[in-house]
Amino acid sequence: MLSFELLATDPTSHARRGRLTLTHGVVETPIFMPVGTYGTVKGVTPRSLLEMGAQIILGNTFHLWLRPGLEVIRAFGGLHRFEQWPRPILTDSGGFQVWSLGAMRKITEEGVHFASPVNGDRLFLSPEVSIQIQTALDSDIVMQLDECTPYWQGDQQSGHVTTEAEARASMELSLRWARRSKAEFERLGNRNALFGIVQGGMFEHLRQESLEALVELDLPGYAVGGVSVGEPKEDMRRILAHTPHRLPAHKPRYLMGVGTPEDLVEGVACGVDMFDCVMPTRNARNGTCFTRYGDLKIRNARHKTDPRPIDPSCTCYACAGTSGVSWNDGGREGFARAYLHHLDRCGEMLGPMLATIHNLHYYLNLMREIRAALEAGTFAAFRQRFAAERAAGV
Ligand code: PRF
Ligand code: ZN
Repeated sequence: MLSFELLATDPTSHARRGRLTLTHGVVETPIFMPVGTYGTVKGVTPRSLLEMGAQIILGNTFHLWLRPGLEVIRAFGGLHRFEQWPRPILTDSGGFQVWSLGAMRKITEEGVHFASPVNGDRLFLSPEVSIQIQTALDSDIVMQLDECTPYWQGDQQSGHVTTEAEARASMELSLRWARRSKAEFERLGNRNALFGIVQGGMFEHLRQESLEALVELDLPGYAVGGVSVGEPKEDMRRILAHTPHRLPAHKPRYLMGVGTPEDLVEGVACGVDMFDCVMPTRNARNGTCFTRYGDLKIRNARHKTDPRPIDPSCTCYACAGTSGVSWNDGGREGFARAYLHHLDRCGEMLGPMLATIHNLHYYLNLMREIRAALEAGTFAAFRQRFAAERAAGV
């Protein structure tokens, strides 16, 4: 089940404010979706995610298929119950994750043959198998199996940038897999929503062909894949300026695996409604915190005695505590940079946990601010202020 309502549009860009209704609840867009690859957003409880205002999280078909396997998840009636997340879940199809295996896989017309990185078993992932797995997971949003066209063929050292012919062959394979994904989704009587994925590499005309063929399949939503795959920033901006706003206006648009806070604001301006990225969670685990005034590296010795929280203007648990009370001496609640620096030096797990809460809060709050600006008709001013503040420095 899926319905999508447009609540406001921005006259200065392609940005829109929308509301997406899915099987397990409502999602206010534009939205950021925290990544929970193995059925957990690393280091945070579902309760904490709910407190931060997370509306929908990601899971990965590929990882959950390998461990714990479908039988375990089926016994719980799906991923929501197993991971104790009551709100919507989107699962990626596995194409991107299998692709990341490099030499351990072989892609054919039928699907992808690969050796399990867990135990070496020979496995086969096809569009049909991916849809069967995502149906067992009971994901609110199911992604078609696609081939993510890389920017570099082989690695960057190869110096071989994907050619037009290579990008076309890959895009056309993804289209054939989209048709098979849809047929399997319907055969299984899946009542959730299937999204198609636009590919086409760095070529606008291939993106256009991909988009038009997918729109003919009349799917309830569309993603833009194959962006942020090693290309220079100008290429990413060029594809973002080209593709999202050409997708059907009355359907949700999802930009896969992107990006920095700046990418999110620019993505919204280009007409994107949904984002996911490991950046807030992964960067938290190596000590980088995002703030309104730029990024802060907690490992830096200059924080050794700093009593200030990561961002004094932030209302997350790490920066502001929960009760809002002050200490006896009038000092505010919240964890000091000096304390986070200390946790990091000692390898204590609370350090990454607090940084993850802060970073996810920052990303979710950024999207809340974007939604509020779109409702108030002040998105253009928001965009300018956002860029100026981020450049100011922590
Ligand atoms: N396809 C799929 N998942 C993805 C991508 C893609 O192209 C990307 C690219 N940024 C991230 N995740 N299926
Ligand atoms: Zn914070």
